[in-house]
Amino acid sequence: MALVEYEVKGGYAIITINRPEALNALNSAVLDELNGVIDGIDLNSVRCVIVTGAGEKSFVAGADIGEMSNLTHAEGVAFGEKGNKVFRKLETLPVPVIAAINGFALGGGCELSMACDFRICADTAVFGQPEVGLGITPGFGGTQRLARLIGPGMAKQLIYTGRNIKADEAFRVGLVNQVVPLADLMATVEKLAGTIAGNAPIAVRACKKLINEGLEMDMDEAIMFEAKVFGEECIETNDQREGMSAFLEKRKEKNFTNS
Ligand code: CO8
Repeated sequence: MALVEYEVKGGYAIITINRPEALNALNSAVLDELNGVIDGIDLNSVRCVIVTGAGEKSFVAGADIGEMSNLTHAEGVAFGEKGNKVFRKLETLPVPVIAAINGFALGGGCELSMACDFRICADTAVFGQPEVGLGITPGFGGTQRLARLIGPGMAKQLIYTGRNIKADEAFRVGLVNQVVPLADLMATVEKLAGTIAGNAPIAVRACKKLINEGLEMDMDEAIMFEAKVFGEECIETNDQREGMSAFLEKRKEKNFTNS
C-alpha cells in the first residue's frame, strides 16, 4: 500500500497522505514518498492539485513523534530540512495546491496545509501547533507561515500555548477560507479545483508566481513585476487570444492549451 496516493481526475490531481492507522503522521518514509509524488506530477496536464488525508478522522496529525523521540542534533536538523524541502516544493509548484482538511491538522499537518495555496476544511477539523508541549519548535515552517498567514500576534498566541482550535475559529482567524460539512468536503474542493483547471493555465500559474514572489518584494518592485509578467508572459499567448476571442464571440467554451 502506498503511503501517499496519487490520482489524476481530468485537469486536477489528488494527493492523499495514506497512513490512517497513525492518523497520517509524517515519518521519513511518508515525506520521501510525498517528494516523489510531487516530482512525478505531469504539469502539462495537471492544472491544480488537492492534498488531503486518508480516512475521516485526520488530515495529518503531525510529524511522527515516535521517529522524532530519539533523534540526535544532526538527525533533527536533517529531519527538519527533509520536511521543509518537500513543503517548499509544494508551495512553489507552478500550479495551485488546495488543502482539503478532513480532520486533525496538528503540528506538521497544520504546516503541510499552510504550504498549500489555500485551505478548505471539514467542520470536524482541528488545527494547532502543539510542539512546545513536546519540547520542540514547529519545524516544517510553522513559525514562519502561520505568522505570515494570520499575523504574528495570533500566531504567537497559538504557538506559545500549543492550544488546538476548531474549524470555526480557524475560519475566524483566517487560517482556512471555508468550512463545510465533512461529507461535502471533497466535492466542494474538487469543484474549486475544476474551476481553477478550467481557467487559462498560463494566467493561473502567473498569478501564483506573482502573489508568492511579489509578497517578498516591496510594493514598487512588486507592481513592476506584475506589469512585466502581464506583458511578457500572458499577452500574445494562445491562452490570452483564446480567452479574449471567446468573450468577443460570446462563446462559453474555451480551449486553453497553456501556451
Ligand atoms: N506521531 C506518531 N503517531 C501518531 C501521531 C503523531 N504525530 N498522532 C497520532 N499518532 C498515532 C497514535 O500514537 C495512535 O497509534 P496507536 O494506535 O499505535 O497507539 C494512533 O495514531 C491513533 O491516535 P490516538 O489513539 O492518539 O487517537 P485519538 O483520537 O485518541 O487522539 C490526537 C487524536 C488528539 C490527534 C492524538 O493522536 C494526538 O495528540 N496526536 C499527536 C498530535 C501532535 O502532537 N502533533 C504534533 C507532532 S510534532 C510535529 O508535528 C512537529 C513538526 C515539525 C518537526 C520538525 C522536526 C525537525
